Amino acid sequence: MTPQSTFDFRQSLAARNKLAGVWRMMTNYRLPYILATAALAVSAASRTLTFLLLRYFADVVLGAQTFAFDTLNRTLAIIALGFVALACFEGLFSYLSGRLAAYTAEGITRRLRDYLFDHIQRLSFAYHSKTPTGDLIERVTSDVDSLRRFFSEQAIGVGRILLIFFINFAALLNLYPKLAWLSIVTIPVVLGVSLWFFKIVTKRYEKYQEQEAILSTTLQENLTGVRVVKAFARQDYEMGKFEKDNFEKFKRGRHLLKMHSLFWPLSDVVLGFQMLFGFVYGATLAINGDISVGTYVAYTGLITQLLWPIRNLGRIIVQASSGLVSYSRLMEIVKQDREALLEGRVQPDSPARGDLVFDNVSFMYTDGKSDVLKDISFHVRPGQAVALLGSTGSGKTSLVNLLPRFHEYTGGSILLDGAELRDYPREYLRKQIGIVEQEPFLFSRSIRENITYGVGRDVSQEEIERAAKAAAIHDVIVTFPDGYNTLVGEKGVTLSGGQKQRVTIARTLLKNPRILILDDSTSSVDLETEAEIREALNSLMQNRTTFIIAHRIQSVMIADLILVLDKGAVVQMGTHEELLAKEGSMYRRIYDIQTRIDEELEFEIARVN
Ligand code: TTP
Ligand code: MG
Repeated sequence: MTPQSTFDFRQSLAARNKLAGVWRMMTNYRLPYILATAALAVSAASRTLTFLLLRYFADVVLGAQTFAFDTLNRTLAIIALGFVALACFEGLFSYLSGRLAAYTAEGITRRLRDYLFDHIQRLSFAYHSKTPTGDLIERVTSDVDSLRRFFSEQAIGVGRILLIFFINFAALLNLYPKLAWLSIVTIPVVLGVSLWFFKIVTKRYEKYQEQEAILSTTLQENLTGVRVVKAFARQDYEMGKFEKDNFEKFKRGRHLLKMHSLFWPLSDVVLGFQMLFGFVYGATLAINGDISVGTYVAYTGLITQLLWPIRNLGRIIVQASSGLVSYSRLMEIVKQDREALLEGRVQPDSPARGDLVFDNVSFMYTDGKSDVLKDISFHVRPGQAVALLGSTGSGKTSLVNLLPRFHEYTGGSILLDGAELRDYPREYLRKQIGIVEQEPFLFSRSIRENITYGVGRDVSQEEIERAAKAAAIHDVIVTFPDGYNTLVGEKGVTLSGGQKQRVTIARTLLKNPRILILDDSTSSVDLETEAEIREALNSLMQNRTTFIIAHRIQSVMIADLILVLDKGAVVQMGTHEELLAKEGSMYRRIYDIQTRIDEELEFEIARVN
């Protein structure tokens, strides 16, 4: 990892206020920021000097009649050169400042994006299940961008404006102090109004961003679920929903911009009066002979230079509100605690044996109301297979998800090789456990990359093929023109549900875990393929503790221990033979139904033939 992404943005959380937090974010970038501001100051000072040169020109050259002809020529040439040099200086330093500002702003936001990406993927399952994806995407893209504008425009702008103001004010004070003080009497009013606007705009911008997040969630869900939308012909309904959200965004945007557009005329009127007043007052001073014509000329230039930054300061204060709102929205992500991966009281240095004891385990989801698992007790020895059977929603997935500590059990105890499961580092557990998820997920990458995803090393083609064969997917892959290099998803082939499932099985088998969990992994494949996978798995299940979740008795009967779950509780437990022996039990009923269906099927097939 580059030092870039190792910067810890949590430092900003401890800051006293938002501005202090933003300042902390600028660590390592403060020098270029200060240089950028200083370059602007030089640029502004060049402009100020131009006006002072103008004054000299008006008073000394135009005002004096006694110049000899070639002295005059020489003086004019020097003054002209002076103007050109100052203009070049102004341009050069403004360019330098722009470059430094871009470096600062892009650098900080690049670092922030890297950090957020990494941070978000390390947050808990509980956080992800309650946070809409669209909302997170919105924050990492739009809010980061608004913060970038804050750094490149507003943060630099404030420094620049203050410098320009003070340089010009000093020049004015030097010219005629009374005039200088009179030129800024309305400035407190403008600043007061700006702050008032700032408060209002902040609130409105927050509302606006919230709505934008809702809109991107709607869009993202619509795209993910485009098949459902089409299948149910609900395009009009979805369009209506989007229109409604979009209209709300439009209203909030209008509400926000109204404030922005009101600010301009208001501050312009006040500053216009200020300028007019200065011009008139300066003119009377000049007419009365209190100041020279040159001073008056320079004064008119300087006062525009002085009031322009004030006008902009107001604007920047108002615009900065967006950046600061985005800052807070990003800090809401940053302040979430990461899942600790390495911490744990037990730090094993060898692979797990796979001895698991569940003792009165109960579990409730963090946002749940009642226990999803109740008083579960059983014991699996290393290398044994446990099968979970039960109706949908009975808690099978929830039970196996406790093992890699995706969620924490809320009661009882789970012992892995004699030590409490929650004392193991999560990373260790996840390396020991291979899980074939109920809903297969593949990345939009090649099949090879998908299969080798879980192994952090180079894998030979032979190994990959062995895993693919065991998952009964090798023969399918070789029919694709690009074989294992075929891209999956948007840019390549779309795999069927069963094919996807088998690729995820191959991915897990290649990882060669000590504990293997197959969550309904053969639900999308036909009976024949299922039998094929089962056979391959039989040899692979040896020497590892395996959890099988399946609906078909054939898949679970080979297990050393079968748990029948109902509403989160174990209602039956034993081997196939033991469970079958119990007349009228749930297991027996499922068995009877399935064998009857199979027999009828065979009978029908025989009849047709
Ligand atoms: P699961 O453990 O997902 O049920 P299951 O795996 O046995 O069902 P299936 O055969 O259909 O795969 O869910 C058990 C209960 O927990 C269910 O009532 C829904 C609830 N639940 C949550 O509250 N939050 C969650 O994140 C999940 C996954 C489930
Ligand atoms: Mg499930």
